[in-house]
Amino acid sequence: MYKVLGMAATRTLRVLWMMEELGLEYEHLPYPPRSKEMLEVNPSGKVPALIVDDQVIIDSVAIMQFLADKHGDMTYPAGTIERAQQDSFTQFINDEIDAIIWCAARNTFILPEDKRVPEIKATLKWEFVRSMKLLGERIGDNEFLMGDKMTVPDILLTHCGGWARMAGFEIPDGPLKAYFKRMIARPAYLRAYALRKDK
Ligand SMILES: N[C@@H](CCC(=O)N[C@@H](CS)C(=O)NCC(=O)O)C(=O)O
Repeated sequence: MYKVLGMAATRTLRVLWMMEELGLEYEHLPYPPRSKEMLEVNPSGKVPALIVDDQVIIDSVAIMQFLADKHGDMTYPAGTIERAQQDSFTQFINDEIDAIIWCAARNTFILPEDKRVPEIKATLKWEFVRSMKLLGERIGDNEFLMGDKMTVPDILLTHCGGWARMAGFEIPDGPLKAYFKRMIARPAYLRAYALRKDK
């Protein structure tokens, strides 16, 4: 059985949600970042990690894409044009959204206090709105990023949206607001989100 390591109130939520969407069996081990248990499987101590057949996979996107490929759902097959377009969404969200929120978090509570640059947050909030608008133009009236089919970057984006709101970022008006509302009403998301009580 798969083992998902990491508290649900972190990027681990992405993996838990993917497990629920795919209807897979898994054991959830809600270890905090940098805990002894995480350091045993990942030298950086970061969460999440997946254990499968005694092998460890780290990084939420690598894990989600592995599960999607392995189980043939929530992804287009490798080598197709659709997969390239799907991956281009994944890269954009990692570069232009996750990186922005993560930079704000690092400069708020992750970095040692004397290394933080709190002034950067105003620029990050401006950049975030710009990224959201660009993505809003790409999604238009589509139900999901790739049209009718939900894929890996939908989980990535929706998780970033919730994380951003909690961190005080503004979601600009436009199609993404309705998209986030639809996504977080999904039963699989709600089942995964309920695991946050582990924190
Ligand atoms: N790109 C990685 C980032 C993992 C990551 O930074 N996780 C955070 C929690 S959401 C963490 O463990 N932080 C602890 C630290 O930075 O030391 C992923 O998506 O899994």
